[in-house]
Amino acid sequence: MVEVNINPWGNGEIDEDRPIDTSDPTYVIVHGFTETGGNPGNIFRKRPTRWMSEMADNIRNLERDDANILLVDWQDARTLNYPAAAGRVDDVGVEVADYLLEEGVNPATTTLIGFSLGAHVVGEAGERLRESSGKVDLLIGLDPARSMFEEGAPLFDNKFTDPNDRLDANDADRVVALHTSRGIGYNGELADLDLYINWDDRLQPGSSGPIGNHRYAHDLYIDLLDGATFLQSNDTTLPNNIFSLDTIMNRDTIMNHEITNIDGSGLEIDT
Ligand SMILES: [Ca+2]
Ligand SMILES: [Ca+2]
Ligand SMILES: [Ca+2]
Repeated sequence: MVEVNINPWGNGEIDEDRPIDTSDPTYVIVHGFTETGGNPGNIFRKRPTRWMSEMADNIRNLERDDANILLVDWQDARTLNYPAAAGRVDDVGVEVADYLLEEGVNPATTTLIGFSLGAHVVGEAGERLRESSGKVDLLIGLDPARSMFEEGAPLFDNKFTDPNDRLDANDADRVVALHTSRGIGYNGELADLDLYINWDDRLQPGSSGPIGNHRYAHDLYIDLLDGATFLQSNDTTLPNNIFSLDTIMNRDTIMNHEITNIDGSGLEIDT
């Protein structure tokens, strides 16, 4: 049983009564394994996981009132059975896409954002929309989950490695992946733009282990939405060696970059 709740974000909180304005751009945020998007009917937790509300707030600040921001809550992620959750990615993505279709949302003005397993959920949603009303404009995969989705991953049967079963560059007009962990996150290139963040560092800033490295993806994107810029080492091809939200949004950025700061010790905010 796939239970998916999709809630509009208002100002600082879920606002279930906020109508979708199909003339505004739409942002959809999808959580990963063991997380929740928050829902009054959610039996586990009524509030979204912290990073989702922070990200929604930052998008609201950028777009003011002129955006639909939707938090997806999929309860099948709320388990310790990873293969069971991974096996639901397809169905949840279809439910998200069908919701957007029913609401009359235009894929060409839609951004899908997913973390970990949620990155594959939005990939599946993008596939469904492509097959029906058209390609999604932008898809952001935040350290897309590796296990079961990438050849060579240990532990489980890698049965979702086909691009039609996972996030890939064809799931939206522009697909950007932020890779922040080796092992938990997908290691290979799977997007139009794959950004490898501090790839040679053992730990991401503020992280004490693999899960912290994985979670750095959503925290970094929250900072980028907040206007953070990161000075890069001189051998990058980014304009002025600056990594910012523009790097992701600028369609001329087509190279796959490894993003590290000058001394290789992790991204540091340079504002
Ligand atoms: Ca599929
Ligand atoms: Ca796909
Ligand atoms: Ca593409």
